[in-house]
Amino acid sequence: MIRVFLLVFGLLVWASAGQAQNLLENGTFDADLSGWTTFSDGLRVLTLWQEADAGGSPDSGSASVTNFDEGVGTTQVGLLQCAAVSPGQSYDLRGALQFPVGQAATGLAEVTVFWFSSSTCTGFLSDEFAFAQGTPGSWVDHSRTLTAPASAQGARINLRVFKETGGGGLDTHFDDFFFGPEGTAPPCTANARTLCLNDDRFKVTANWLRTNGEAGTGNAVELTGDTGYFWFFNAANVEMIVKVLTGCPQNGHFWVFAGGLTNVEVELRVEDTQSGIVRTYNNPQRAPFQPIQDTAAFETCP
Ligand SMILES: [Ca+2]
Repeated sequence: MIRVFLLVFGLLVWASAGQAQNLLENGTFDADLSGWTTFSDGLRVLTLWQEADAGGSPDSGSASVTNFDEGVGTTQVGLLQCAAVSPGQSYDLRGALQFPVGQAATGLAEVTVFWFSSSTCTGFLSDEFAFAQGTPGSWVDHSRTLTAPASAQGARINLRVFKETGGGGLDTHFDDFFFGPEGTAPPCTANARTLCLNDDRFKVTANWLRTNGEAGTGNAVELTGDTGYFWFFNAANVEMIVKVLTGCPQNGHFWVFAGGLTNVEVELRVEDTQSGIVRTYNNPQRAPFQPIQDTAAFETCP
């Protein structure tokens, strides 16, 4: 009986310590828009789940919000979700936004938090801009720390489209949303293009460019907690292996080692999510990838 109790207790401790407390349901939009509600304020909007995932994962997708209204300026439509909060507590809000290229209309993919006096998001108190993306291109990660007002019990996260000029529908994309008490966000989230190495502290990605101009992001495969590899063109064809080691007892640094089996142009990016410091390593076009043994990569111990 005691053994069972200890086992259950141990699992509870493990679960609370090991999982980030995302207060949002379905922030990664894995299969649909469940958990999110479309709001239109009487305007024309289309919200859709799409297969394109911010991290390139074949097992997840993202949200597409299109503003079809002819009006400009304050026109705001999108998706929302309510979460219960504690008064005065600080919260981390993270998300990835994409503003697709080639659209006639201009504007912003925008995230705003509305604070309420009830946990079900009634009794409006105030609203607060979090972050936005208006430059067309690839996915961009954003983050912001917000503090709930002294009387707030609920927060409504609004993913919306702000239309600056007309010219037809304005499409914006949202993915990887996290909202939780400050400091509980996962430091690095592994996906099909991202390795999280050394206790998930270091975020590693690789971009490649061919002589014909074809470019892409390396597909990531984790091998051990400290080591992973990337393939570019074919899953059976490994291009680069990389590891991040703790060299703190030896020389007070984290070490980055990498070996390439390639001669295409590569930019290897390693981010220490704890300090925010980024190191990049570049292999020139048509050059055999030289071994990287950077034992002074990050002077950020422990
Ligand atoms: Ca996703």
